[in-house]
Amino acid sequence: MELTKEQFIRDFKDQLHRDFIVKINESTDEERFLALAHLIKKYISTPWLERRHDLVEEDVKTAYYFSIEFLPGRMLETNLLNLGILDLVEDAFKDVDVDFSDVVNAEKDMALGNGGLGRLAAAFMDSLATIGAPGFGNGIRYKYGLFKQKIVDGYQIELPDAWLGTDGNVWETKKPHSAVEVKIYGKVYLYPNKEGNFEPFYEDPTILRAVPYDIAQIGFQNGVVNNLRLWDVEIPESEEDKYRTIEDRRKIEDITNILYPDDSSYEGKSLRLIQEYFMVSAGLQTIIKNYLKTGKDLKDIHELVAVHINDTHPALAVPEFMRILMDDYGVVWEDAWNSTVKVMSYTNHTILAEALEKWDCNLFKEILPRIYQIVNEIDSRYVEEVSGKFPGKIIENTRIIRNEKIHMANLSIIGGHSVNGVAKLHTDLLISDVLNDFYQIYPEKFNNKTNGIIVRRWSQISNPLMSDEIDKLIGKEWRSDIHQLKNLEKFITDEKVLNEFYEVKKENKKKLAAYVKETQGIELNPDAIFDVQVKRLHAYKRQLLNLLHIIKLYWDIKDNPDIDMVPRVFIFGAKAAPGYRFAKSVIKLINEVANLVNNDESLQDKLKVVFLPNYNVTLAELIIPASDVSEQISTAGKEASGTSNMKFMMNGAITLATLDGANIEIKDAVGDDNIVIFGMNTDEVYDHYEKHDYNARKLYEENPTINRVVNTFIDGTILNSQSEGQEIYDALIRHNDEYFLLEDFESYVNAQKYINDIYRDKIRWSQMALNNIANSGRFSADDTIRLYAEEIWNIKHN
Ligand code: F58
Repeated sequence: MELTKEQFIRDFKDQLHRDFIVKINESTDEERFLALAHLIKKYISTPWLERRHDLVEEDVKTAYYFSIEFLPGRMLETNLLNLGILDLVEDAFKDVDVDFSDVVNAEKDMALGNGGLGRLAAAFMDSLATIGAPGFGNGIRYKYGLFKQKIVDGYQIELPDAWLGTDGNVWETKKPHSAVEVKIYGKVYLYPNKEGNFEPFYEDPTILRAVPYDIAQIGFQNGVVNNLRLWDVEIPESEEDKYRTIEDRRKIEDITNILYPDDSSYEGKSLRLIQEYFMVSAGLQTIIKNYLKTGKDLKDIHELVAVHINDTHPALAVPEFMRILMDDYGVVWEDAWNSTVKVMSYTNHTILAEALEKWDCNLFKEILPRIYQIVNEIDSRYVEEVSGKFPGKIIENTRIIRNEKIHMANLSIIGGHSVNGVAKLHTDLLISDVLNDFYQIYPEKFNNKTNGIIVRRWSQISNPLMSDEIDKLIGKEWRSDIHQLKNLEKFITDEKVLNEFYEVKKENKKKLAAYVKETQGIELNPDAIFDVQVKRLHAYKRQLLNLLHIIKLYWDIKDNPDIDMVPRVFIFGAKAAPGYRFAKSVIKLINEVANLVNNDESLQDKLKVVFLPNYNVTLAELIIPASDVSEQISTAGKEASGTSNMKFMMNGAITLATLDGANIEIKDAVGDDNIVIFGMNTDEVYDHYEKHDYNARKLYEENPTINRVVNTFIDGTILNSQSEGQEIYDALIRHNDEYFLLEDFESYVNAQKYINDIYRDKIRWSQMALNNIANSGRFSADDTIRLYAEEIWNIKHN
């Protein structure tokens, strides 16, 4: 946008005066942040307002991304960057003597998501606007975001994240006039009408008012502003009489109160099902109403509308779309179904069986009686359509209702025209294994869309030092055309350049070290290797394997204090689902090992372990630029894609990885010499499953290193964690080590040794790092979303 610094300063002062009746030098950082956010909203109000009108008027097909989670983190800097005024504002703040970073830090981290899936949804919002595509988000305005994690005595404690405070979210705009009603519970009877069709009659439903809050999604320097719509629940005025007590009212308010904090398994709680239906119904009703404004026939709706089901949580979009078309607008089943399948598409994010969503029929029927009827009908028609054409077993495995359960993935696949995985290996496994039965029926529906990241956030915003260095070498064009990073390869033998990158990394490490010192009281040596694993805590992600190796190093140094090794700092950040016992025990043990190691002077600072509490997007922006080693060590075949792996590589960390998820594509991008791979591949893992021949106890008994390391959990070396130590021991030895840590241990140790050796060769290490940065452009979410736009949604973009 066109703006001079002087004009901005005037606007900003005006805004502060108007909002808070305060002069700049007397204002607090929070007031400055809020005023700046208000000013940004003012700057974009016109393109934001016009966007939807233009799309309706010009009959442009629009994609709606339905997701139960959106995890944007802070938005101030990205918004300024995308508007093209980040530098100007920083400069202006210097002129008026305000520390810009304090203003940035006044923003709360918007954490309406658990991890990768939610972050990806937020990234796609940015990318859709950036490629100028008509793509809007639809989700829930949770009152409490993902819990805040505190560590007390080494244990995770969860605190509520009341991110909305009393004044709400500064980036949102409430749209009460666009509220709609959503019905749940009650009974539904079908009566034949004059035309001989059945019409539903609702007896005693609970009626909810869904009120939208809109958040502008600003494209990168292109004048486009899309919309993210989050729904909140209210009691409709007409229903007020029914809710006399606080408790009654709370039952309704609870619907949008909390984000389910489990990132790995579904809980089958009725409140969750209500959340899913609530956001789907409100979103679809609005979409259909807006479509009708074009004056076009409803049976052609698929020509102007695409709805994306992000994982199965919004899968009720399939029956709800049918319901609205049929019940509210009288479209016949066949036409409604024809449109539904063309409108809907679905992304799968996991192959872990325990994470595949299923709902008990009785619960489902009670909460969503009309939707249950429709799902039943979809299921019967599906069975009829495929019977005779495919073996009975395949039909049984793929139908929606089986064993009194509704299978949400099946509903999403049958009710849509596209199903995609999120990395090549993941999609291959869906096709060859998890969804193979479906693949035989609908091969044409399957496709891959490897995940991507907002490269601007993970370079320009979170790593300004590296970004300036890149500018010096290849100019600034890479900031808008990420593929130009490839030009950095020219400098791969330029020692001066390599040294400069090394120094940049060191500066970032010093910044992180200062934070660690301030918050944890632990002193870190910036010349040590910063070895980082930050992600949700889950058995399959194998933080425990990392810990086993740390314990091995501990004994190595204890046995041989003169051991020649590069000092190593292991950094963890990880939230565990509150009910996930094993994960919480791992956190406790990491913290107790940290206590052991960090307080043992005989280790002479060769080893440090840090667990940083409350890992979130904001903390990631500090940690990732300061990392040397990126730990991506999941059991092969388990991590659908991973996205932090991409953020680390673009910040010049070396990936230490199994051949899992997008690690494989990172390896293809950087070449075998610039990544460190270890462990079993997927075939080897599957081989164990087939042969049932894995024997963890044998490894434990026969390998003295493994024996000693595992015994450390139960022999009293690690203090204050007897029961957790025993639990971990049991998981590994008595329950046969479900994720093959012991089998991969040796190869992991060797890979770590190799890292130690190459780090000593500063030039070699820096070459690897530079190679990673130069080849990170291919993981831009802008490119990923272009493929969604072209191959799944058929929407236009620039
Ligand atoms: C993640 N899934 C995958 N789920 O684990 C990761 O490999 C992938 O990169 C990422 O999606 C993006 O595709 C994930 O984050 C959740 O957090 C769900 C939240 C809701 C309940 C079920 C898990």
